Amino acid sequence: PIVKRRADYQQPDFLIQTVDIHFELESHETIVTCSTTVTRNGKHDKPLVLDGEQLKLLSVKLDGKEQSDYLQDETSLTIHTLKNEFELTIQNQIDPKGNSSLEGLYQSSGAFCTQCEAEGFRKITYFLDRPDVLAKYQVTIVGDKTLYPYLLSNGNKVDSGELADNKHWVKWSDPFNKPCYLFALVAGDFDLLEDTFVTASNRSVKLELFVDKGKAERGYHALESLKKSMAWDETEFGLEYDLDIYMIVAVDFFNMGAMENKGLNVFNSKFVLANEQTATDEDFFNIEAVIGHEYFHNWTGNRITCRDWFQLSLKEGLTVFRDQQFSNDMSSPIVNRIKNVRIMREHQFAEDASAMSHPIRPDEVIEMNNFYTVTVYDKGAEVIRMLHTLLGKQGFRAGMDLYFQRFDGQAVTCDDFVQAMQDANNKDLTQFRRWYSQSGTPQVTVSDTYEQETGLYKIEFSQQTKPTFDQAEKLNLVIPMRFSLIDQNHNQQLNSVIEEQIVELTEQTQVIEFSNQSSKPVLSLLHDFCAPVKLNYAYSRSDLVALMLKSPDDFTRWDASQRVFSQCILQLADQGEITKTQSIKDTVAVFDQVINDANLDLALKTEMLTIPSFESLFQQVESVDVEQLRKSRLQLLEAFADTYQTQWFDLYKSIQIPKYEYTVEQVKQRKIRNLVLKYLAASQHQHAQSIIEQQFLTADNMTDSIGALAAAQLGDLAEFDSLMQQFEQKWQADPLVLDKWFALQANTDRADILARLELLMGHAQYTINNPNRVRALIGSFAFYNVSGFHNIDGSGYKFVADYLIKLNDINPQVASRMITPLIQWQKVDVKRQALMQHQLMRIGDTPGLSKDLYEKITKSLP
Ligand code: HT7
Ligand code: ZN
Repeated sequence: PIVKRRADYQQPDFLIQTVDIHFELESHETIVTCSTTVTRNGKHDKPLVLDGEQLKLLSVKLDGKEQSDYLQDETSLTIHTLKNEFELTIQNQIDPKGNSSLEGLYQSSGAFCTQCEAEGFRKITYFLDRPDVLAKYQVTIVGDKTLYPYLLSNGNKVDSGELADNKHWVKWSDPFNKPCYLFALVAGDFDLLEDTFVTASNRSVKLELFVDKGKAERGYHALESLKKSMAWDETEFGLEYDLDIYMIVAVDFFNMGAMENKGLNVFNSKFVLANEQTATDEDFFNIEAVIGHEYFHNWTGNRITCRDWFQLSLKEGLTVFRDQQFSNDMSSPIVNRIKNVRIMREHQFAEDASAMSHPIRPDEVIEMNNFYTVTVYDKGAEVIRMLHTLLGKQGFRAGMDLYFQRFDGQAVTCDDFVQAMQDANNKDLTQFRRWYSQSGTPQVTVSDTYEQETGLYKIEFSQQTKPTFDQAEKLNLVIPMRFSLIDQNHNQQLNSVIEEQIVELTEQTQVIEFSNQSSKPVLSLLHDFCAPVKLNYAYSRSDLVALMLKSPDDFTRWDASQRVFSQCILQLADQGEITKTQSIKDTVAVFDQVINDANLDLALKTEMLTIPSFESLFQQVESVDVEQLRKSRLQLLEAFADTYQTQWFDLYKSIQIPKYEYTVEQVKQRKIRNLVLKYLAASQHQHAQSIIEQQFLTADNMTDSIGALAAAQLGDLAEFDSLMQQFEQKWQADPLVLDKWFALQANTDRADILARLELLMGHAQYTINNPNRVRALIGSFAFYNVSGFHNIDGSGYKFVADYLIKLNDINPQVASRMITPLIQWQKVDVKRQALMQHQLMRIGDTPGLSKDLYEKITKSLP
């Protein structure tokens, strides 16, 4: 496989102005006829080289004349011509039904749909499949009237008609220039939900949501979310929708969450379908966020797109930042921020510590699909957030306005974006740009001194980024640090908190001084997780308690609670089998005030009372015995649950929720109730079983049903299996709901887990061809079943490797995402490292190994 380098970027040799593409839809033999107007770009005599994969070429015509002077290989078609302008017509045949990669044109439960990002259009026809070739598209779709009553593509429907043999056709025209990765086609029979949105300038936009037959009533939340997104982008960024119609289609077979094709989004049905019976509060939240994300791409991604795929974070980092801000405005900001930070700490920091470490703008790529990563997306969003912090809300908006003014309709780079921010604010961002080129998680180390006599308080900040697998040399970054001081003497009063400071850390070491301090203040650092860094500061237990109770920043309050838990768990893990009862007691005691604080926001309280996940603890240590860490976490959890048993019980009983509604208040209430239910189960409270059963049987919503199951699972309660059976019975015809059940099965800690997984793979609703099923069962096991996956006999690793070898042939993209836990062997103990590497080698030896897995395996083997 060929390594592509960012530094090698060259403009395309040819440009395409217009595309007139015609589809004759048949499951196994779809005929594609694509006419393009092509112009030579610059003065040269090179031939036209088009990308194409898995295509059966039928004919090539140049200005209407059949050609034979072309060269074809596995991935390209080279056409020799010296013309500077010409019309090229290519006809080819494809096999959508046989396409299990879910890239290009494929079938999902009988309906045709496409996925072209990043390089899927080349599986539809020969083309210049790169994002800097922008063209206007006309699309004609011909298909069976009964099987495919809806024939959809980008833009506006301009014509339609009937044909012989029960066929019909529809013609679409998209007035906006676009790269081919934003092309979409959908054909099928659906239920349709319709609505309208009137824009700020009073244009009426038709909204159409297509879902599987019989599922219409599960589409309303998505439609409402779309209208909220459209209104939000107008008020926050002054951005209006630009076509007369916005369509969303939900499909069951989909590699990722959703796709922002111009005017015709295609969504994984998981991020569309919801009612209170079938979806949890978290599902409702995610649907709103993903609908927002894809909608916001219309400006950040579609109107202004990427020059090349190395610039992916230009659209993804920025759009994730925008969807995070949207979610903040729609729901609880602190819960939302904690969610973002968990992704960074549990997944992005892990990626940076692994052989897949890369900057948010990667330098080298073999398979582009491997770079739709938490680094490009979520760290990318954190980099945008730092710009927002450094420039302020108004300055950031001015930068965005200039960006749209300068680059609308173009394919640009991350540098172009930063330049717009720099010019609009007159601020030199030269050093800041290093965030785009440097990988790794910076560590910010803070130390402080206080002189009683003079009242002088000094803080020293230093930064260091350790070498990563991809990069040895690291430079100093610009790190905005938001913090304040809490006066220990008067910490009951508000005015004892020194107003939040923002310092820009740019040097290796920087010192800041505060005079007239009557005592050593408590440092409240990294407010709102203002930079994607690891913070080292020797917090004492009393500092952490002060922060939990008094920090002016909610994120820092939560972070302090997590540090208290983590310190204890990591200490327990470090000391092997020795039970440190006193340390556990002291840790647990700290939370008394949090539990009893009646004024504390319920959402923040829930988050502060949540024990850190295994994954976040795992990121804080090197070469750890995972089993020991898992047990230590459980030990603390059980002690915490036991100690406050009465309080959990009272808390549970005190919260009565009326009929289900997805409101911020009710979500908070359900969340804390389900958390304390887990603690009741973990502490084997005498009423735990009956409460869980009662909740499961009477729940009017999925959040509480799953809450009951999760509690029974954690407490290893006898009725877990029977409740799971009831759940399966009830939802056996609904695979999307059953995914929750598959996931719970897969992450249950049990000795016979592998036999159980084998059994589940034979379940009537399970199929290796559906990524949602695979992620629910195999993904949950590999990512979250610590005892099963990391079993010291190596059986968990072998199980996953065997599965990936099978999946390699069916869906390389999904296989490649699922290999993540195996390639992150650097953190585990040496014995497990060897076992994991052995399995990676086995996968590496697979005949016909995809580029996707090849890239990750070659990088990660020592
Ligand atoms: N821009 C999209 C990224 C994407 C994708 C989506 C679905 C299937 C395969 C895909 N490959 C890349 C999704 C987004 O970030 O909005
Ligand atoms: Zn996106």
